[in-house]
This record gives sequence, C-alpha cells and structure tokens, in this order.
Amino acid sequence: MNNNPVCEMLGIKYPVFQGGMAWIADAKLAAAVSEVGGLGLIAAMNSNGEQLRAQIREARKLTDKVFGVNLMLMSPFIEEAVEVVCEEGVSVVTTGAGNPSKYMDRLKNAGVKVICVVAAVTLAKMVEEMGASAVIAEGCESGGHVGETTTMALVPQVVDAVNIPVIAAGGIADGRGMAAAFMLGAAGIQMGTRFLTAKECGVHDNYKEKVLSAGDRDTIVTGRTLGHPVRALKNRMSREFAKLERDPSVSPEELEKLGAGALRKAAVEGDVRNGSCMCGQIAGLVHEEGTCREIIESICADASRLMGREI
Ligand code: TUI
Repeated sequence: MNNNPVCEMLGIKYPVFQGGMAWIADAKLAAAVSEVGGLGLIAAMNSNGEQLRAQIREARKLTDKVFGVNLMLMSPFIEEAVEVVCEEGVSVVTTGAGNPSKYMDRLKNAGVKVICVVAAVTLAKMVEEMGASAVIAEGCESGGHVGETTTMALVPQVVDAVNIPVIAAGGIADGRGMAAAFMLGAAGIQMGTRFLTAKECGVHDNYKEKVLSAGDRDTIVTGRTLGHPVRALKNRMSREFAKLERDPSVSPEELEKLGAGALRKAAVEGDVRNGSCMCGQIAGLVHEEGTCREIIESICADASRLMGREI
C-alpha cells in the first residue's frame, strides 16, 4: 500500500485482483472485492453487450470504488463487450486467453487502462509495447484456461522482461503465496480460486463445496489437443474428456461439443458430475469460506508480516 505502483495507478488500497471467472464473477462479487479495497472484476465472457452493461451499472450501485471488467478474448461477445466497456467509461480492463492487440487502441483511446493476462514472456513484451498499463503473469497452476509455465518460473522472467508492473497469478491463496510473489518481483496478486469460495460469490453451492473439499492432486488439465488447455477438478466430466482426448477415433469437433456449456452446467446449475468445475491447484489449501474482507485483509496482513514491511 505504501507507494505500491499498482495501487497508485488504479486508486485501490490493496494490490489484490479478483480473477475474472466466467459465469461466476458478477457485479456482486466484483463490488464486494472493490469495496474492501482490492480490484473486483466482472467477467464479460458469458454476457452479451446489454447484459454486461447491466452488470456494470449494478456494480456502480453497490460500490463507488474502482472495479474493472475482464475481457475473455475467445468470447463470442468480445466485440460488443469492448464497445460497452468504452461507452460505460470503465476505468480498467483485464484481458485473457489470447492476444489483445486488435482491441488495444480502441480501449486506450477511450481512456481505459488495459492490463493483460500473459502466460509467456513474448506476449508480455508485445503488450507493453502496445501500451498495456501492467501485465498479469499467470502460471499454469491456475484454474480455467492455462499456459505451460509455472508461476514460480514465469513471474521473475516476465518481471525482468518488462518495465510495467507485474501482477502474479496462479497458485496463490494466502499470505505466504502473496509474499512469495513479491519476492519474485511482482507488485500485486490475482486470485481466482480463493474468491470462488468467498461468501459473496454466487457460484452454485455444490461447486463451492467441491472446491473447499479438494486436495492437492484433485485437478486435471484437459483440452491440450484442442489448443486450449483448461484446468478443472477431476470429476466424471473431466475424466471422460481426458479419456476421449486419447482416443484417435474421437474428432476435435466431438470433443468441443462435449466441452461446450460445461462450465455453466457446474457453476450455475450445480451439476458437478457432468459439468466443468474449473479451479486452480491451490484449491487444496482453501478449506473455509470467508468474506471478501476477511480474505483480503488476512492475506495482506500475513504477507506484510512475512515480508517485514507493509505491502
Ligand atoms: O482466461 C483465463 N482463464 C479462463 S477463460 C475461461 S472461459 C472458458 N470456458 C470454456 C472453455 C475454455 C475457457 C476459463 N478460464 N486466464 C487468462 C489466461 N490467459 N491464461 C492464459 C492466458 C493466455 C494464454 C495465451 C494469454 C495469452 C496467450 O497468448 C496466446 C497468443 O495468441 O499469443
């Protein structure tokens, strides 16, 4: 908080971002995180333009603090989401799951700060060149769409490659993880799995309970053969997907069909057997629900104590 570049740039109290979890990160969760002083993010992935506009306006009713929108670049609604973000005067977006170059100028010209999730050094350098305000270096411990490199290896390499602030993500859920990220040169952290279990998170209870009872080896990555690897809890769905992926008689189209709608099925409908419960490897460390305030304040206090200075 003392001269932290991420806090200063965004006008927030704690350098803690909430992951832009599709079907999960709504106005209520984003506002709760921002209200405490972190950066809450509304996931644009699953909303068309008008639904996103309604979410942004709802978050504004719930908090007067800064919040942002996560633009998932593979979303079918990406064009309308970019338009709405610019029209509504959202101050910050995070981008993920791809290369944001096509949208960079439009967002920047509308005064939006763009913070890009990167899974490799090359893209980090490219987005810095294009005017990104910061990057989120996300290691493959994280949930959902993942790259190939771990947080421990990725963060310091990205830190050395760019001159903009680096936020670390993937495998962080407590003060030890936050302090470790700072030791690697990060100026902030992003957490998805930890906020998935927040009291203010509206994900289906079945999903939340599965995350809270997960152990260290309970996630699996599927979808590598399709070019978009995804980490989720092991269940009937992900085991079946992994099996079919190894079967040469199953076409990529059939696999895509099996995956479509799976996250919604788990997160919204609560079908945690046939749906996809995306979450990170750190789920094994997360055993209790807590409010966003309890989560953010305890993690920052623990990290500060471990580091021997204020975050
Ligand atoms: O985007 C994420 N995580 C996500 S998105 C998502 S929604 C979904 N739903 C169904 C199937 C698949 C996904 C669930 N989780 N995280 C950010 C992230 N971005 N992680 C890794 C990357 C990334 C990877 C490659 C960013 C850029 C990149 O560059 C590729 C390129 O084209 O240069």
